[in-house]
Amino acid sequence: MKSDFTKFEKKLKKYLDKDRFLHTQGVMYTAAALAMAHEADIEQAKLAGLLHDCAKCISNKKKRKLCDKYGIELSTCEIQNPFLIHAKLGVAIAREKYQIQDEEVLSAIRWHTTGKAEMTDLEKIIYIADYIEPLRDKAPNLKWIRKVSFMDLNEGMYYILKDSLSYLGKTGKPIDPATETAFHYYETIHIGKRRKER
Ligand code: DGI
Ligand code: FE
Ligand code: FE
Repeated sequence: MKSDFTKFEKKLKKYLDKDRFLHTQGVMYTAAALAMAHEADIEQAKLAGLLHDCAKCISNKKKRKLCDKYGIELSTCEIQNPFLIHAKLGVAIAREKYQIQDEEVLSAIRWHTTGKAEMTDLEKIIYIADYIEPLRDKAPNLKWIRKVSFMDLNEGMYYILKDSLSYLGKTGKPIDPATETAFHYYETIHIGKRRKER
């Protein structure tokens, strides 16, 4: 396992630009820490964190070509926003180029950009680590979201999805149906939790 990580890091370095590689390392270690806090599998979290953006630094033209090659179907939203494609394409590349067979790890890569309803702890950990890793500094409320995510993954999901939707709304970008569904799902859990606390 250790040697695999070294091998993967060497390979990723060739396919990612410098900043993306540093971000990837941040996600890997943040995911490991979140896995510790929530009693999840640390190795799976590190592996998914390391590979989550493996398809990020590919041109849009090449991304579409590779999707054809791997038989990946794209939604209207993904065609309009090609940067969403790296989640689905990342799964195919992790499978083919990094020989990852762990479906739980692959699923965490698949859903790391939009989220969805009823995520596994590993999926939530990668989604959250992607947003809070130490090199991220632009999003609002990061201090609070970092703290709350180490206490409650569902609360972390709620606040990140809420801020992401508000950001997407401001920029006028189309919302992926998965992002919308995810928000309503974690908002319902959040409201239930608040009611119980009262
Ligand atoms: O790949 P990263 O930059 O590390 O992070 P990511 O995979 O979460 O992608 C981040 C971008 O994805 C961010 O600008 C918000 C955007 N995003 C998330 N959900 C949606 C979305 N963009 C659109 N258009 N629609 C969505 O539903
Ligand atoms: Fe990503
Ligand atoms: Fe990322």
